[in-house]
Amino acid sequence: MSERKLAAVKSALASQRIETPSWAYANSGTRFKVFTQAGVPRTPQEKIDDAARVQRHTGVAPLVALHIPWDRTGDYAALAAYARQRGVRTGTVNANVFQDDDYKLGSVTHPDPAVRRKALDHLMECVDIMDATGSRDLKLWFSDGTNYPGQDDIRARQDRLSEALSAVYERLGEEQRLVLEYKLFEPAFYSTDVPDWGTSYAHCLKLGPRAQVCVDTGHHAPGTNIEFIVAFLLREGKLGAFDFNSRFYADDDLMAGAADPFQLFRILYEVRVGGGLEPEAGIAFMLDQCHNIEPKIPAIIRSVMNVQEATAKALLVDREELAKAQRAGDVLTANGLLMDAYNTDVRPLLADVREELGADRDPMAAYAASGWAARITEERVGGQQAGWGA
Ligand code: AOS
Ligand code: ZN
Ligand code: ZN
Repeated sequence: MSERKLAAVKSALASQRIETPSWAYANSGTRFKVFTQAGVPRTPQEKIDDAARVQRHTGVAPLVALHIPWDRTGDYAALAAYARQRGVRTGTVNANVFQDDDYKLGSVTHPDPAVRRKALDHLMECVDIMDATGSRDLKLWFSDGTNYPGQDDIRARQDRLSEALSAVYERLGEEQRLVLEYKLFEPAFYSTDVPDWGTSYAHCLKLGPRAQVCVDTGHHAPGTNIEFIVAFLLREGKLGAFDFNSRFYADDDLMAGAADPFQLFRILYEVRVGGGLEPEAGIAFMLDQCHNIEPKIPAIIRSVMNVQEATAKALLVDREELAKAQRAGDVLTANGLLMDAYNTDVRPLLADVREELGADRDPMAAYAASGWAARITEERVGGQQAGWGA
């Protein structure tokens, strides 16, 4: 590769921003059991402290996503200032309209207007919090749906959803966006009100430019071509955010790039082709994970590195040669060019990028040597549970 190309690859990698989720630092589990770990954060501030460690070692994770009410605090501007003092920023605000008893039959799509009002009030509160923290994005994931055919009117639920989304959209400031996540199923098992990218896209299109789709990589049916969805949404200017994680079965929320690094590469290749790696594209590269059996901070560091590795490989694809092969209908050369990039060991390149950023060449080793794990184990007693499996 020419010097010029290498410099461009390195600069794209150095400017990548990966946002880590506050809830991933806390205890989490499955519906069967939450295994508690020693030293996990007890407060939003301690989650930020952990996120700051990830940033310190990797250099590309300066944002931490908040989740309300799990990160409820008295003064959100002070929380944002606390983060800045530690070298990170509070990022996306995640709303939670799935945890109260009131939401048994839904939140913004609930048949009872009083419950819908309560859910909408919460979403509005989240925008107030964004105002205080200076966050750009409100992430909406609705667990709303039904378990049985006939349980509720599918069309009426879409009307209610649309009404709530419009109210939130109207409330957003000029610089703020909402990103609407979709999920095939769970906790609703028959119909989900935002089950797929098409539903999210249709609502976002109607709302306007500050409504964008969030692609959680774990929220699709097995075999779904996620990179196609990514390519399509980017082409339409409607890809707002990722929730990266890995899945073997459904919404497993395992470390990004652990189950299928090749899929992550294919996704990031489409991001690159669609211009999504440019900071102006405004895509939030978030992780949405739970570390149930593995130590949390190193698992998050590993996930950040996995996203970086997939990005580096995507950037190595020789697009000029690929275009030639594609025009010539040379299937095997075209496929070979993608595989060459995927099979390149990008770890030394990323170590250089990190060093140039003032981070650590080997973040996993640096964290292990830092003494942070021992310190928090000693200092933090009675760590917090994230809430519900994310
Ligand atoms: C739920 O399955 C989703 O992935 C959401 O992104 C959720 O809001 C997030 O995990 C925090 O609860
Ligand atoms: Zn998610
Ligand atoms: Zn999920």
